[in-house]
Amino acid sequence: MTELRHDWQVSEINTLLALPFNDLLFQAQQVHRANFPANQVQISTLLSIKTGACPEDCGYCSQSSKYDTALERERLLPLSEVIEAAKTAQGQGATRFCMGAAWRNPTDKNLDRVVEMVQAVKGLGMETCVTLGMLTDKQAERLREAGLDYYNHNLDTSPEFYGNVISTRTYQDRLDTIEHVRNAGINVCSGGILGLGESRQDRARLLQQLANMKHHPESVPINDLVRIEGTPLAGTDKLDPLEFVRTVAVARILMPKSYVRLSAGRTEMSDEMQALCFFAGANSMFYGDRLLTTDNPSENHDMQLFARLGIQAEAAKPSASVHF
Ligand code: SAM
Ligand code: DTB
Ligand code: SF4
Repeated sequence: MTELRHDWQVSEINTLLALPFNDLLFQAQQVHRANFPANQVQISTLLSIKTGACPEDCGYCSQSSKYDTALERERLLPLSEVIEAAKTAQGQGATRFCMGAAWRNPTDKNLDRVVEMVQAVKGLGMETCVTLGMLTDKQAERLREAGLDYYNHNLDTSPEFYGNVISTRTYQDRLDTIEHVRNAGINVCSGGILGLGESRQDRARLLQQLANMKHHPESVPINDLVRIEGTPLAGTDKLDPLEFVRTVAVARILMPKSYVRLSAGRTEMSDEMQALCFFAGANSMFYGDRLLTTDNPSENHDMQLFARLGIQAEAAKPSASVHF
């Protein structure tokens, strides 16, 4: 059994990140095989249930009201549309349906509507995930009672680099929300974005924050920045793909039992880079031709890639397990 550690020093993480590439990938693959089936990837589909006009100023985001990104704002989707989208995703093989809203935090009225959505999607036999911004402990409790399986709330980057990206919500706010979710007994989905212009040290510090939580997040999304016209980060240099793969490998080593999700940015990744990410221990991804507001590879392309790699989509679990 792999022992889970929660006391990683940043120097140890930097040492892993700097290993010869083959040594790092070999180690990550060994950890992966000790904890997960070698050739299975879990697939989740995203739906934006409320798009745009967000009061936060996240420097990467198409949905912030602070930037002119040519995005049409939309009201909260009606329940029937959400159910239709979930059924389509399920028909295409997704086992988890993730609903995202561009809010700083949900009002209690908003939450009533989301609760209905969670119950309806669960009723189809899918796992549910939502990402709604900051949550109070009471709101997290309500979502748990509705049967929510996962809540996504990312740390995004290191505590040191964070202020370069977001000013309207603090790092501590994010840690507090994650704690409310954890305390309510909902599975935590938390990760970050690479390619924001951060250094390797920042990537090490982000991974350290995640890996030293009392419980590792059950799901760790690693996003590659989607550079959106009109946002402050639109002109950021692309991160070296091999550095991205290295970071995935180190996430796998530090959090051996967590699902590491290859998240935003796959349309700009080659098939070969994605194959390396799976080898490095990524075992979950977003599936379906849309993320929230940007494109994702087509279902057809992804299924062909899985076939070429001998990867199978993980089957639906009978009921979602909560590790608490
Ligand atoms: N508004 C909620 C919040 O931020 O908590 C939920 C939705 S937000 C879009 C979810 C996450 O998506 C962000 O924390 C960020 O990590 C990721 N994300 C958003 N825009 C992105 C982009 N352009 N490229 C990569 N990741 C992005
Ligand atoms: C996460 O870490 N990545 C997803 C999900 N959690 C909600 C969102 C990616 C968004 C990419 C940009 C867009 O489509 O707007
Ligand atoms: Fe709003 Fe979330 Fe986008 Fe930040 S990432 S601007 S909180 S929708």
